[in-house]
Amino acid sequence: MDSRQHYILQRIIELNCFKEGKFTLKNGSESNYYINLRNLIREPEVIKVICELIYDKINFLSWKDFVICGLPYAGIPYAQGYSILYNTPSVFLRKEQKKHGMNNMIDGLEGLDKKKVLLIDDVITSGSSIQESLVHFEKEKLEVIGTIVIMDRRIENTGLIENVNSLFKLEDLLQYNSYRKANLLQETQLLSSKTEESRKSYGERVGLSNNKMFNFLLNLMEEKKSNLAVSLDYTSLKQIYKILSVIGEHIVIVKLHMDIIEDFDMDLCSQIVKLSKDLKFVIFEDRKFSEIGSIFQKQYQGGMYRISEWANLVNFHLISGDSNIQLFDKIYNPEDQAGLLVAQMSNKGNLFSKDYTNQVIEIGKRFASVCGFISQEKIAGDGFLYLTPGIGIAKEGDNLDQQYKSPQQALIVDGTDIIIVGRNITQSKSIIKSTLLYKELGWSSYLLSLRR
Ligand code: 5FU
Repeated sequence: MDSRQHYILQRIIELNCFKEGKFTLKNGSESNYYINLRNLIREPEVIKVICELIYDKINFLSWKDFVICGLPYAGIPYAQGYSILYNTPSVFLRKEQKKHGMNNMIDGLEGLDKKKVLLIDDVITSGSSIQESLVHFEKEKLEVIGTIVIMDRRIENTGLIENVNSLFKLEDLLQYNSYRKANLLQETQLLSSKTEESRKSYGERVGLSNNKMFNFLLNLMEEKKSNLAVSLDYTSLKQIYKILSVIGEHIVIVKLHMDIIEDFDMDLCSQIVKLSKDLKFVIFEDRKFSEIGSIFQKQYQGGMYRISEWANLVNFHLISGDSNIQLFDKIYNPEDQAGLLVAQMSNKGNLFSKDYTNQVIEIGKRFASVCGFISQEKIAGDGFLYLTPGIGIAKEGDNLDQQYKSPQQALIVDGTDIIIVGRNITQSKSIIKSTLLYKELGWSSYLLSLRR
């Protein structure tokens, strides 16, 4: 979702066009939400931005050579705005037939050389308004090539009406609303309570460590304008591949748990490696090694997973001391591999203490292969990366021990660098949309944190 889309969703809520409660809709069905976009037309800027989004949609659909027509009444301001902004002829559909003159339902047709019409409406609930209008265009031998609506709130797409495209779906609005509710107040409070200490940008930290992965990730974040790591905790590698080919361009890290995979296949793993190079993201195996040295080496290089052959990042619990990371330091490939130390965890009841975290930091400082920590806050200097799991905006946790915090909390207040989002993306209705949402939240929070 880009900033213009965010802006429109924000204005829909701020101009009271969206209400929660018990409502009966035009088609008689009950709903927990009420959407009436009429207030939007009070704001010329909103109309302009909506017209821009309609323009992008039309270009995407490659629709050409049409006249534009707003469905009465709510679609009219947008159709007229579009007509003026993009120099497109328009016609005018009446709500009721003219009682005198030519008795026409559609004005503006005389001498019109175009045969195609594109309809604009504000909200589609069942599609009845669009359907009812079609007869008038048919009568005038105009072909309706499609309709663009601002908000599609259909429960199901019955397929009765063809070519309806929307700028937003109800779920976009609901998702945005829950994000706002959970975070807006918090964000304001956080910003007013923050300290005077300034945060260095990712770019400014390049070179603060000799670890190549550290520098690579900082540059990558700047380049992709993303500090999002996605935890794809699926049991199918095929599914992981499929999803990565869609979201890979928006993330900087994919985090995996290879030992929960049921269809493991080294070839597929190699294809994911190829994808990671094409779409520029890093593969992180969240194996949390914590064995005696000799077993660690077998777990890392051997077994059926041969983690060292495809993982760029692996992590360590130091409960068994520093022997695993010592060994890793000798066998990793500094060109494109690095280690992360688990210094804090997100779940309830974990046994991490301040003292333990400090010892992890001290060990981290001694090994060139360590590029950062898995932590809930910035726990050491700018020469390490801080990756934070347990990120979500809608819920406080799962039904087990996980605890979520918002990207704002992690990046603005707790000063971490990379948010790791799992089920809040993988179990959402649209993986791509929630990836984009978390990417946007992560990046905007990071930018806000720089303003300290
Ligand atoms: F080190 C940690 C931690 O402290 N908390 C975590 O949740 C790792 N994780 C991992 O992040 C965990 O193993 C999951 O793979 C992921 C979180 O998934 P969620 O779906 O966002 O709860």
